[in-house]
Amino acid sequence: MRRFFIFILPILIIVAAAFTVFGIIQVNTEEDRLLDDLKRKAKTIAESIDFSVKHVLLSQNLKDANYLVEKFQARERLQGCAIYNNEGRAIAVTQRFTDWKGKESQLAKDVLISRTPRGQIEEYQNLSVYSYILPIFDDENKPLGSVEIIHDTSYVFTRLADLWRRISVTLIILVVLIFLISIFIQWKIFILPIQQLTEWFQNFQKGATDIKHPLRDRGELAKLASEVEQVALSLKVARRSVSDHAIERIQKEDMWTEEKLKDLIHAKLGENAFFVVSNREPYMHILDEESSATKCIRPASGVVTAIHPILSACGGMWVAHGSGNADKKFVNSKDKLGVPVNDFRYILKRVWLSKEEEDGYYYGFSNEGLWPLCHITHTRPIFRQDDWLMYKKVNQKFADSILEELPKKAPFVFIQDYHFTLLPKMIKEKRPDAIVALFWHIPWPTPESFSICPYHKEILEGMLGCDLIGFHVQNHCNNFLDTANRLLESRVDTEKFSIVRLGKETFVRSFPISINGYSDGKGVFVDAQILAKTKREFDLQDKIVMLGVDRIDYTKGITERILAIDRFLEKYPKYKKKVVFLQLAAPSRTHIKRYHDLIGEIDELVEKINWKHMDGEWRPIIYLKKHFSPEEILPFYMIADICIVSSLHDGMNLVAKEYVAAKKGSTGMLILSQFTGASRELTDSVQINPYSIEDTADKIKFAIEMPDEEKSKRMENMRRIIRENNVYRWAANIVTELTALKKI
Ligand code: ADQ
Repeated sequence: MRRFFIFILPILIIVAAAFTVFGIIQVNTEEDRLLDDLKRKAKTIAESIDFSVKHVLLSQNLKDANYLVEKFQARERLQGCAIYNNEGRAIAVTQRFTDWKGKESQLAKDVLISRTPRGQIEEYQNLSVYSYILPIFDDENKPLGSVEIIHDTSYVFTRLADLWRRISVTLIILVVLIFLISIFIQWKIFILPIQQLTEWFQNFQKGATDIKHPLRDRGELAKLASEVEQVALSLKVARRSVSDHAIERIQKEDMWTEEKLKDLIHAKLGENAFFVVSNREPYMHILDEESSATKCIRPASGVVTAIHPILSACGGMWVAHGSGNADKKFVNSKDKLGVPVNDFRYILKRVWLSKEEEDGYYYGFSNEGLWPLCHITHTRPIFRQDDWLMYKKVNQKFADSILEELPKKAPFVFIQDYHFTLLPKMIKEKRPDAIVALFWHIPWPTPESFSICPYHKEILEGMLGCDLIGFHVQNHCNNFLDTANRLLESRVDTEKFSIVRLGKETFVRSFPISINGYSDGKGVFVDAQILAKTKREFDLQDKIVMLGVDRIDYTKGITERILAIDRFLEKYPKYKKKVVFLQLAAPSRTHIKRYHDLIGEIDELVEKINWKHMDGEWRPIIYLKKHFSPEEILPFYMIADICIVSSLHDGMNLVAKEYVAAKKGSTGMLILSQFTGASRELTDSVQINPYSIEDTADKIKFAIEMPDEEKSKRMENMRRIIRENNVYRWAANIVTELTALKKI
């Protein structure tokens, strides 16, 4: 629209200016014409009565004089008449002009002296009048007096005002017509074809290239559309042959790699596009207010850690909340950008939320309600009606954002986590052909626990819009089936492990999530100098290094871990000055009071324990409270002799797997909470009940004192498990399961 105004405004200004100049000329010409006409008439009238006036003046008959001036008053547009004697005094004046120049006219005197007639425009009682005075002579040519014809000129100005009005109305009509015609032309010549081209591209993107479209008859645009069709055809053919090669390669290799997953996705999904939806985005743009520099970071999130390698492998689109304070600067007009920033493996589409939406949906319902509901850590869930309404609204917002991207051919939509329980149903209602899966990254509680959520029915109904729901471990699947069975009218098929509600079947399966596990054969490489530098920086050269890496969350058992370190040093003081516990902690969800308080609690506890055990320069705990990039975390994993994961409840826990995978070629040991999903797979870890501070303190000693040989053996076993069951296998299992179930 702005461009349209830029185009139309100069035209309108030129037309208006030209018309105004034309109007001024027209009005001036008309004014001259009317005044000339008036002057001519006044002169003719004066000359026509000069004989009568001569007689009146010669006879000095006042009665005749008055008769004459009154007679002329009746004439059309002749407004008045006056007769002057040879001294310039009025002897008779039309009645309505009785006050005319106090019956004595200087002009009449001048006319007699100069002996030539004169006319002029003057004012009379707010009237504009034209007066014409003709000198009258006797037969010897001596001046007798004069006669004056007075015309009201106001009709001239009324006519001119009328003319101006007509010109202005014509100008307005002309401007409106030009405006409307321009809009019409612009719509017909530019907007309509561009709309058709955009619609054609949208359909084309969604796979409908062969529909009859008005563009086909539109010259150059039709050529452009046809060129794009040719490129698409080549791509289709290329993709087909990639699929054939992909199937061959999948059959040959048994280790799951990025390449193999890519092949599988090509082979199984073919042209079905792949969409991921999550709350957390894989890349955030953050403006550092102090330095004014913008950074692009990968947020500390298990979901991001797991899904990023999959989309990097197979491309597609990731739809997520744009939560970075500089995010808006880096998206295109459709809120999208290619990521990783210089690699462009997949598209990130950012969805914007208002502060109220984020408060209600994310902090409120998701993280003060569902998160504590599903984690049995004795933090009371809070369910507020307003939060729930906002949660529903945001789910709908994401649904709309995804639906506008879905191509014609059955797409594959992979939803992440408890933030989007209503999304599957919303998508399926509009696109029943879409294949929808949801992965639940956190535990699923028992039906009794879940039933306390006042909105449990709508949540379950929303989730059952899925074709497939995945959990980390079988126990969570069982809990979910039980929950659906008890809280919803549905049929649970324990043979097929599915739930049927209103004729729609949802399959429930366990898929233990993982990390990439360095399955690409490259392994981990961190320069020895960096490791030495890290050790020097924290004075760890001759120390036994224990490590914790977490988002600051009450489910991660950070407080319990620090208390266990304290107890360990109390029970086994010989380890004082020999061990150091490094805790890397990324603050998260800090707007929630429980999280805010927890940050304070940990700060205080670290200070207290350090004060209690400090000796000279040595402190038992180094607490690094900040967000680290994956590359920054790696050296810490590599130098850690022990990694402690003490979650009170955790869907899987990827830190445990990251540590084991990173320790390739050196000894180390993982102390792992029995309440994590990972503890089912990593059975060679030293397992703890984090609620038992005593037990954890003893297990720390046990892990430290374990012979190196046993450590190596156990770590190698765990590494093999992670390598074999890496995140590519996790994704491949989900895709394979879905395609088998849906027969696509
Ligand atoms: P999270 O609760 O986020 O994930 P987790 O699996 O431990 O937990 O993953 C955390 C990720 O964040 C790891 O990749 C870790 O490296 C990273 N991280 C931790 N501390 C960090 C720090 N200080 N700076 C930067 N990065 C940091 C949820 C569930 C888990 C489940 C995952 C995946 O709660 O149970 O394993 O999803 O499904």
